[in-house]
Amino acid sequence: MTILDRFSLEGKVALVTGGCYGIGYAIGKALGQAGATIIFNGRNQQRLEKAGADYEADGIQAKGFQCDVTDERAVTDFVDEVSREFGTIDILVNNAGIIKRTPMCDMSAEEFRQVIDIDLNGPFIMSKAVIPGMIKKGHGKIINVCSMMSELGRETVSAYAAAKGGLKMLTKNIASEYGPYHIQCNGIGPGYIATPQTAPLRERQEDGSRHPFDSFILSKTPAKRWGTPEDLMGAAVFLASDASNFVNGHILYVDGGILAYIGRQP
Ligand code: NAP
Ligand code: GCO
Repeated sequence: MTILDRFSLEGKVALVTGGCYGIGYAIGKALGQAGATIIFNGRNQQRLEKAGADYEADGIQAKGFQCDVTDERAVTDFVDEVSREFGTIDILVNNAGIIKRTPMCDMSAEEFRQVIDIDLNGPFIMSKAVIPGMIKKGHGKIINVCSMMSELGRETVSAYAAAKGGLKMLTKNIASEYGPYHIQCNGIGPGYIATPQTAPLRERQEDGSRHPFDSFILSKTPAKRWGTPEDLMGAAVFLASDASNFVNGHILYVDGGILAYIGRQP
């Protein structure tokens, strides 16, 4: 097996949650370009149809399913249908996620629960649904899309940071519990990436100046730029492929160095 063979995903079935746009779409495209058949899901039928056309235009074999990752019954039916139509899922990318930016004491318990439900319970539900098939097949890869907020907090993102911190530990626990079945579970920790989720943090001000948060992130990132979803493609293929068969329970940060950097002296 050559080193490039180790990165090949030919013949694999990859399920990317939230793969209609943003980071999920980029990861789906990367795994598809490496040879995998891409299954993706979301909550909105129009976005699923547009994404299907986008994948096809990019030459990727992909099929979208309308499924909410928090609905355990729907997820079980979804995974069963995929397994019947495409075979056992080899790779699961738990990408689907939301954020609510609200000061903690202004946030309702229901809003907090919604973020935890999608960002943490969703990956649990999805992983629980696909692991039995991976065990039967004798191998599997699970990639959880964590965050810088798996390590750090900031104002207004308490629910999100709690969920992403929990997702880091869920990653380590799946790695621990299912490693003996040749299943590797790792995380990708993106830094600040230019997607619809972060668009509010990058909007130009009325006078045309940068959003203060935009300037702040550029000052805190050694790479001096926001990441793009494409910056995550290599890490996704690595963690989805045989090249990472002895990597387990690791969070691979793709963040331009922001976690390494204390910031310039005033
Ligand atoms: P995004 O642009 O808001 O996309 C989120 C995706 O998740 C959409 O496809 C959305 O599709 C899907 N989704 C949301 N809730 C869902 C649910 N209940 N069931 C199924 N699908 C659901 O976000 P993004 O920036 O690409 O982020 C993707 C992941 O990376 C998230 O987990 C996010 O926390 C994480 N992340 C983002 C950044 C960043 O800077 N952008 C950095 C670190 C980590 P529908 O709305 O159509 O269902
Ligand atoms: C925020 C951002 C971040 C990014 C990402 C950083 O409001 O601080 O949305 O949370 O989404 O998670 O890694």
